[in-house]
Amino acid sequence: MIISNRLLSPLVSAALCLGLSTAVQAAEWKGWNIHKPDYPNTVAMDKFAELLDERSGGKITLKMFHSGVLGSQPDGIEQVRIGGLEIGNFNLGPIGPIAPEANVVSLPFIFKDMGHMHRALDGEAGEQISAGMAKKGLVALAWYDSGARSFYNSKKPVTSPEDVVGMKVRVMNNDLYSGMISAMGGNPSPMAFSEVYQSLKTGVVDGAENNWPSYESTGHFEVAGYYSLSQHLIIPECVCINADVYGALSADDQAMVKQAARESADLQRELWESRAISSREKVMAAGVKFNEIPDKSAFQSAMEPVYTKYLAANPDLKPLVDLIKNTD
Ligand code: GTR
Repeated sequence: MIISNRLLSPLVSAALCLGLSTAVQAAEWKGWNIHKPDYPNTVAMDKFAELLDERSGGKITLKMFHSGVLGSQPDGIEQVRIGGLEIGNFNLGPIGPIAPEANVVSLPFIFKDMGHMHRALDGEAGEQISAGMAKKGLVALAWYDSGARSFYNSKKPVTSPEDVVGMKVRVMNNDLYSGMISAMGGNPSPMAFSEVYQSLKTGVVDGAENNWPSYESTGHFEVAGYYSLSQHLIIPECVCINADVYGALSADDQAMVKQAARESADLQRELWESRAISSREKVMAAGVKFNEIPDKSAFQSAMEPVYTKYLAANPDLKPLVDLIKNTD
């Protein structure tokens, strides 16, 4: 049977319209994550994807790319900002150079402990940090935990800032961290997370700093066997979404997406607590030489130049620093 052109074209356009409208309506997001499959953040981001699919009735799907396969963290952040990717689980450390408000959490020892960090982030300080990030194209949907970062190296226990003198220490890309190592007389080496293992192994750097789960999951403990509990940084992480993508959602969808991210954060925090313990046990069993630093005041005083420089560059952020310091 020959279908006349007159009949065909309305059919084709109807089919095209249907096809197109489904394509426009169904959002297929891509997400960046640096961690390995069993890491708390990875499990939680997969949960986020599952909740999005379920609650949007398949209208929003999120394909997560784990293990840093989509590139370094600074690249991932840039991709989410410009819309090459929609979603990322980012540490606020590498966001700091882009959004000065977010950099406040990278001031060494600004948080007394995890509880203090949670209270600050859940309150007015968190609002100001989120607003600063949103201005730069990143909407923080929820906060993940990342414990406290401490120094580790292949040479000796660190008990005072003097022990860091002359040491080559890997830091994340952020001038505040380079300043922190320089303030102790060490040589900072900003470098991507994926390069640290090899650099420690070959002696390109002597040490680095991170929480128990990252120290363990990366195998850094195999090549840098001294872990010194300085706990100098407590940096939260975000589930971030591209601001335009978020802005284009209906109010109901925005609420649904935020809620799904927050539920994934509840799971992440729960998994984090147990992973921090099991990672510590695992590295200790592997023979890591660990030392506490009961009095951290020498480290805290050494960090004064870091605060001075940050506040000189961002005088308008002094109230935010004070707000965090004064949060009970
Ligand atoms: C981890 C963090 C990663 C990354 C890494 C690093 O604790 O979860 O996002 O920032 O540290 O040191 O680069």
